Amino acid sequence: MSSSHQPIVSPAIVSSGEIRMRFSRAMSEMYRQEVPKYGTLVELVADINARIFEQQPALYEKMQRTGELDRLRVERHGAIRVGTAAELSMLRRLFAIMGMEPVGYYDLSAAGVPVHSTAFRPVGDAALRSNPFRVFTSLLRLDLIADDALRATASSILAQRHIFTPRVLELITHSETMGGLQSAKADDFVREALETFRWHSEATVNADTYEKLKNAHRLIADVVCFKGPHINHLTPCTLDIDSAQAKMPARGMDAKDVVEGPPRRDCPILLRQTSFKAMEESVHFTDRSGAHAARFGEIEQRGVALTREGRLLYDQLLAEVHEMGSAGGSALEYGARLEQVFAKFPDTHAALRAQNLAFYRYTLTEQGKTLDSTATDAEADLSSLLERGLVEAEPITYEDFLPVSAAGIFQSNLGGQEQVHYVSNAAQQAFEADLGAPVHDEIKLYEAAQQRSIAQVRAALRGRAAEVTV
Ligand code: OOG
Ligand code: NI
Repeated sequence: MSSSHQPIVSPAIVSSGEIRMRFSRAMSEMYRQEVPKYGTLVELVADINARIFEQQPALYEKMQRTGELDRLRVERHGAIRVGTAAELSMLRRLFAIMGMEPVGYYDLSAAGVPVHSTAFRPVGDAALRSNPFRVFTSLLRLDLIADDALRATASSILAQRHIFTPRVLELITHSETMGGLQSAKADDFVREALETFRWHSEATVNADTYEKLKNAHRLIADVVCFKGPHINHLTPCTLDIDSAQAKMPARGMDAKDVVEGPPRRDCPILLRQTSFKAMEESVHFTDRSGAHAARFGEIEQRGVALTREGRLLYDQLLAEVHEMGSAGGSALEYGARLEQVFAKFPDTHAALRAQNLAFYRYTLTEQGKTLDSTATDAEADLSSLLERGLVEAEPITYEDFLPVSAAGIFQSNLGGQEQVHYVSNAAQQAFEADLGAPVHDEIKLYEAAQQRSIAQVRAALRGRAAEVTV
């Protein structure tokens, strides 16, 4: 190369995982400023987790070793609701810059909420391990507004707003064409992207329009009447949701009545959640002041991801619990019914695995790593490798959401007096068309993670067998 050609040294592109880390931290700081009770919630969770670690030092040690402890400290999910296909598809591009992809389709119309949703989250093993930041993202379904005039009003209001700053749009395009962002641009991106999720107390409509939309459904007013899709909660993870639930009132939080999801178990499955109710906040309509309730607090505890069979059993049992409740004959409290019915769901990892109800990540034990393995070992079935102590199975954490719980969370924040019932009306294809991409099937992702781990175990054993035979 001639000396007149100076190589162009450009600052390195930062990874999508690093941008996700910066963004989730910035989001957490912004929300703490906006909703001081969120700070209280984070402290409560930290206290409870610290107590658990005091009681179970081995757990602490293990989580530190595996990196789960770092993950637990940063782990959050948030939720937003948007109004148009254009908003949703731009969000897909925005989240892609942080390595977050749409996973799952949730039809909430069945639960009386006129939205359908996906969750943007990382999908790779390493990305999930470092920071599994997720944003549950709902799209308003204008087609479910029965009143023609009101539907037209809503859609014309939505057509006029711009929820992204011009700069973030530039940076999204820049990142897509350049294959990423350099550090300073990544910081710009985080700052500008955050604007989309900020709370605005100025509504874009007059009080009368707000009331009309709210009478159709409170959520419609929440989506349509503001400048942007304010983040409506940000949820930390606890290792003991029952004690979090019990301690919320003492810290000034109005907890909802029951913990959503499965009951307390030895082997936690899926997801359990509780929340404090949405706060009434003062807002300014274009003609006068008023109030709006949108933002709330939530805590969750995650367990093992279930296979299709496991999920089916979970759904059946939950339906049974609800039927018992509506049959009226049962005097049992919800919690007791849940316990009783879920006794049918195996509660040891050995049984969950043997009955193919849950997903596991397989690794070689110390003994497995030092074994002089033979070709037969490499092809042996997993249960015999487990029995021989050569392989261990770690539960794969459920990284997604539960539509029924999600509906419960939505409902608890609607004041409970909502009359609207929509016919269950899944429309995944329409959602994906609006999103501009298909959503991942979450079960396939867990299945693939399990398969990858099995393939690695076999490859390692095969490698040793090859070493031994040469
Ligand atoms: C989303 C509610 C769903 C969860 O944790 O299930 C959710 C919303 O209220 O917008 O975040
Ligand atoms: Ni949530």
